Amino acid sequence: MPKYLVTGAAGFIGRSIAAALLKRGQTVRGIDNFITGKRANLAGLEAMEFLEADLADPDACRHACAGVEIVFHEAALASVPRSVADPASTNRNCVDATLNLLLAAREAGVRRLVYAGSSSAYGDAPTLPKHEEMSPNPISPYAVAKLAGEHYMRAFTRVYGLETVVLRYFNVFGPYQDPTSHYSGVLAVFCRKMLAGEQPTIFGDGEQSRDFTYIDNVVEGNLLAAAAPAEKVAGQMMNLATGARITLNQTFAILCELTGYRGQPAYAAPRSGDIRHSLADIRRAQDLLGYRPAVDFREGLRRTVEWCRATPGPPSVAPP
Ligand code: UD2
Repeated sequence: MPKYLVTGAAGFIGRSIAAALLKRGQTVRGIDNFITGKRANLAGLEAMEFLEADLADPDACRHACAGVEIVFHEAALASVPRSVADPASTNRNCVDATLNLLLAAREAGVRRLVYAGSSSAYGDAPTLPKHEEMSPNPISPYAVAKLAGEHYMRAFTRVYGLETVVLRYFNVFGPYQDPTSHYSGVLAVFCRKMLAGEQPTIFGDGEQSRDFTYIDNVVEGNLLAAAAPAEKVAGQMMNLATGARITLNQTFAILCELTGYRGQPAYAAPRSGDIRHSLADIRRAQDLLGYRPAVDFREGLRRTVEWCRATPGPPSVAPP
């Protein structure tokens, strides 16, 4: 029986966690329904037991959790604009799926579940950096759905004793992030487009800022969260980020250097549900997990561009 279950194992973050576990010689089961996950992302993960199934199906959750000790729950429809266009799907794939997984995990005797939270929970509160004591203020259906999952985590620790740990991710990026959807993360889209000599589109004036976090830092944070003593982390929520922010305009300039792109960006109307500035206080993860972001933004972006260059992928799509 595998020790670990990774949900969303064919997605960007899930496959990266699964790869790190396999590299450490661990036994892993992965589950994905391929709504946003990609079969190509399973290349290199052949040692993982894989289930093609949907967490909205309680039986699939039971099957996935059987015999497992630790779950990394990465499956989600991870997009603010997608949730604005179709909030019901976001709710089904984030909230219903998470509750089904928690119920199955409890029934199967899973010891710990590490949950992918989202910085979107903080909403547009002007305070920077965002720290965990701040009241949540979700402003998009996606943020509501991810936050609901956080509340379920804490409740399952309180009432059933399942060890849950919430990691609030801040704009994760890196190799394997999908550039092909209208709902893809900005850096995946920009890297592919600019390498292909295509003009990227900035929504708004480009002065919005993000605490972009390189995938290796997120994988490391997850492994630490899985290993940390229960008395320190069970029922806790913490930011997982770099602890620095950069505007989209500055990011575009760095990408010009890294990709050789010579043009200007196009500017379009700001996106509905968008947050202006995002920056994490990462002291709680440092205190509770000993987390330190080993890869800074610029180095992460350099590695991502190199990976895109070396990995011919599908072309990115134009924004809708
Ligand atoms: C939110 C969360 C993030 C994660 C993600 C879902 C915040 C601050 N962050 O990311 O933690 O949960 O949702 O995976 O809520 N943009 C462009 N051009 C493009 C695409 C995007 O200008 O082609 C802009 C977009 O309007 C936004 C920024 O880039 O201002 C980042 O957008 P994103 O979709 O990469 O991520 P975001 O911030 O919605």
